[in-house]
Amino acid sequence: MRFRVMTFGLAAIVVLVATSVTGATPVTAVRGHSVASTTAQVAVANPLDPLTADEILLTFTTIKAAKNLPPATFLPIVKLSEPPKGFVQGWSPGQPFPRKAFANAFDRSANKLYEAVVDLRANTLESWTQKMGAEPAVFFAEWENADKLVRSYAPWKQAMRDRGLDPKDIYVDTWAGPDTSNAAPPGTRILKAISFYRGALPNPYDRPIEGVVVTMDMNNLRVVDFVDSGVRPVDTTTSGSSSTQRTDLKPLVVQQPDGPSFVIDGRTVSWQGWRFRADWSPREGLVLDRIGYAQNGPVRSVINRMSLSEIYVPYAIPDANWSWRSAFDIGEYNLGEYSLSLEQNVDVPENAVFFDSVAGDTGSSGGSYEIPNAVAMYERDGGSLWDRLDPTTLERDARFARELVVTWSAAIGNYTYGVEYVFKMNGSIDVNAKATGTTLNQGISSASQGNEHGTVVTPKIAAPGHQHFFNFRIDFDVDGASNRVVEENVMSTASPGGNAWKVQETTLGSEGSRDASSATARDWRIESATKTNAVGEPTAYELEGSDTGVPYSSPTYPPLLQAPFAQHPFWVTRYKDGELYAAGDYPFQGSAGDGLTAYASPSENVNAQDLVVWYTAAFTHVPHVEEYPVMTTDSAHFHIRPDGFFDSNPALDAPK
Ligand SMILES: [Cu+2]
Repeated sequence: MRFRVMTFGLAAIVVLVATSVTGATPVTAVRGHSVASTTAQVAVANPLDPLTADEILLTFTTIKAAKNLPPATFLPIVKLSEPPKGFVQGWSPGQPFPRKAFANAFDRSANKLYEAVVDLRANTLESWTQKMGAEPAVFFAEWENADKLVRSYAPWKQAMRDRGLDPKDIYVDTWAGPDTSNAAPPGTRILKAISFYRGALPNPYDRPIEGVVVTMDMNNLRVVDFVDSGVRPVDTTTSGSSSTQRTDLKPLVVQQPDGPSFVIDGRTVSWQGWRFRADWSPREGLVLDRIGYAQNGPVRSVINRMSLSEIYVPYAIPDANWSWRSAFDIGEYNLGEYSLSLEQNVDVPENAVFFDSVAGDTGSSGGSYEIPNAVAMYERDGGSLWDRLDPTTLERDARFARELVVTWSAAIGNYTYGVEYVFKMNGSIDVNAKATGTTLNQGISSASQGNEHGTVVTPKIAAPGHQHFFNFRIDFDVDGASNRVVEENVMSTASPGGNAWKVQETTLGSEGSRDASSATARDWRIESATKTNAVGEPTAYELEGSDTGVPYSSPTYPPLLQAPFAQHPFWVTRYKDGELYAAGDYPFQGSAGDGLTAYASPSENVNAQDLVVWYTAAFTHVPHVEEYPVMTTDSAHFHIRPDGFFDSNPALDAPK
């Protein structure tokens, strides 16, 4: 959730910026990354290559040349307009391909959002479409605008002084709407601000200032509502910094004297039969494209595209100052724009290799900023792969596993989110959605207050309960695009010995959702409708859920209505170009009917069609004292496993 303008001059995570499309002031620095002002040529060799700095610049200049944009028009996102799936699948290296950019252009004072598509080959604005009633994600300039608005607002300054605090010592944290105050006309673009004590200490999220919420009209840059629900104690001394570090850890050295076992060509990776592209988007961050597996033959497709499509984080506290706090971190903030530069021996081991990224500055003077090491990849030990003991000779035959990890993370407000895709020698992929950082803390007057909907972590601070729902969009193409989904439920059956059970299989007939069922060990098999294996069954991969959850808010809680993927964890839809986001393209003040709710229709057949599976991994976060002041990285998992895709264990030939 929310980012922040840094007012304290710390090094890393900073947004300093930004000007309008028509403004003159150049962007200086974004989050500590240098802004690319040169025109270094980066070769684009594949239709799915992310935009280069040059292409981002060309997008800006083409839009500016084609449209007489009013002052204060911003470009909240610039990204590759991905070619249609059919084109990419028919394309081979060396052939020509289109190159187009997609951008949001937001005329702030008029509250008008446009979608632009720029043809980067022809340098022309190919389309320009107003999106009525839609709001773009929060863009960099707004962090600074909101911060200034709050700091200049006398009632907020008074509220800080009422708590014995100097307004200069406060960190202002900004969130995407909504306007729960109804103080602004319907449709107004609303940001809300909450406050934390910074003083001379690091990590202001450790020290919440409870009860004060500022609601801002960002079209007119004015405060429209202010709440001070009463003074509660503010912890001004707790510091999340670690003053000492243990010294008894000896070096653990990872060495690959002959180099890694993978081969990288552009962004295409080959490893142990696996083939895929490690792409990146300023919205979703890491995107894996064209995942396939080759075993003694051509590459067989498994998944065409996989990414984290949306995150939904609702909180448990009924207080009106909290009930609106539900974040859609991908769609409300364009999470990819906040990608971290990953570091060896911090995020990943020292044998990691990296892919760099570049993003539009979203301000926009036409600049961009580089994100070195935005995606990391490395091999690691995977423990036992398989092991068997011959009972006649007592000879053991055992093999050690190797895994390939592809990972990415982004810091948004108090949380840092990340995704790890773990490719395995047995043909499976583990998906881990990760969360770390500081819980969104609450100032309390008593322990009973803090424990009612959360956990007291210091005498003055509680960490409220909340949930993290991570929806992944998985465009399965198991041995081609024509697939079906078979739900498997384990059922006991009558038998003389009382032991019998079987797997009941149900082919899903139409678009829609399914719930998890641990009681029936429910999972879903994505089958090829065209290819069978050696035993005559359709080749298939299985999606096996592990960590999921149901929402504990009311079924009518407005943000939940915008999060169909939190209501039901498994969805299947027919593939359609442009259907990419589980809460819709514009969840910021969006509508309940967007995303999967609109994509899925009971009249659309999904049997033997090109399908997309949407799966939600989740964890219900009831904080522990040990998660203050920083929480150990937690994660929600699911597994994608071959289920008859191969004719036997594909790792039978793993080396001794
Ligand atoms: Cu959490």
